[in-house]
Amino acid sequence: MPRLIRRLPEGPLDIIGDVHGELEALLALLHRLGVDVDRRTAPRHLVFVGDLIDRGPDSVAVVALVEWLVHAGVASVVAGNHELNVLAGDHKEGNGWYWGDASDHVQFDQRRVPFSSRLASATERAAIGAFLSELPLVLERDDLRIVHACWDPVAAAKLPQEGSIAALAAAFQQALDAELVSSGLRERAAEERAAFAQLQDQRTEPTRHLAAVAEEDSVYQLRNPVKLLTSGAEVAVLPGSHFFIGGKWRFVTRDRWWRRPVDRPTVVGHYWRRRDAPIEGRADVWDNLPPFDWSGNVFCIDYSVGRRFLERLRGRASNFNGGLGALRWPEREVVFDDRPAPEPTRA
Ligand SMILES: [Mn+2]
Repeated sequence: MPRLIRRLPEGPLDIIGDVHGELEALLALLHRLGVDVDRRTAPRHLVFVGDLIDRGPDSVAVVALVEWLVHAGVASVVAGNHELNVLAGDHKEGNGWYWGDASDHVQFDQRRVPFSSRLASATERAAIGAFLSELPLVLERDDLRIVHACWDPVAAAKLPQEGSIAALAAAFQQALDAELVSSGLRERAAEERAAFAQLQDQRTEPTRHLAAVAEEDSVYQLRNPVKLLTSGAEVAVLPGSHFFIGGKWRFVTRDRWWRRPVDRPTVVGHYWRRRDAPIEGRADVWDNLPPFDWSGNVFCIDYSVGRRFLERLRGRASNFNGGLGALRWPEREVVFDDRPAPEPTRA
């Protein structure tokens, strides 16, 4: 059984953001970092922050390449929510490649557009699943920590030393299910949902805050340590501030955990950061934090290369907005797959 919190190797590191199946971007970035893929040598240890897979053109090859580097001892990986999804058997938009499902598609401009991702064969699926199921949730050493979405010491303390993340997430969820039933919250949330049966319809906005729905959604994230570390906390919105996204009305929003004190520099992915100036007036979980700033002790290295599949649908073939970045440690600068010079970051 894999250890869930492992020691980061000492020495300088290149910490690579969410790859999301973007093989070409990964090869270009590794080249810029001086990695010799064929010989499996790297000038500095590589760390992947998770979400290697989904949506992009070739998750199969990305995992194979990363596994090759991990087995050579030049790379480490933590699991992201996308890895957890496939390990848990969850079929989600963008992960049909794993299941060999060619009908996986995205709704784009009123059209149904299939993902053009390479599909895994049954053999590849088994190999990928075996590799991903060995991943830890956290890597740390005295001066640095890497986790996919959120650091929470209380949640981390609830983790066993070893375990498979999918089985653990399911066990925590089962315990929460039982608790929600016995506390009556499950029933109250069901009543609220029944009173507003059209939560999936944007045109029928609920006329009040659904407190039990909010609390139930929040409990599943906040109190499941595996979910919390891989996809972050969700907290109830203020009454009246519910919003419609991803096909339903929501009463919880992402918790900006990085605003609270964090004991050491912590690098995460997950949060679709923008590379260029934030767009004024558009909701941004980073609250318009400049693109290369730290938020206290926290730095997000996900510069949204995972958006490239959308950019391609809009007809773009180069000069993408989203990029694949690597945070060089201890230099604290970001190298991109498609930019010649590194960007300094700001504390
Ligand atoms: Mn993620």
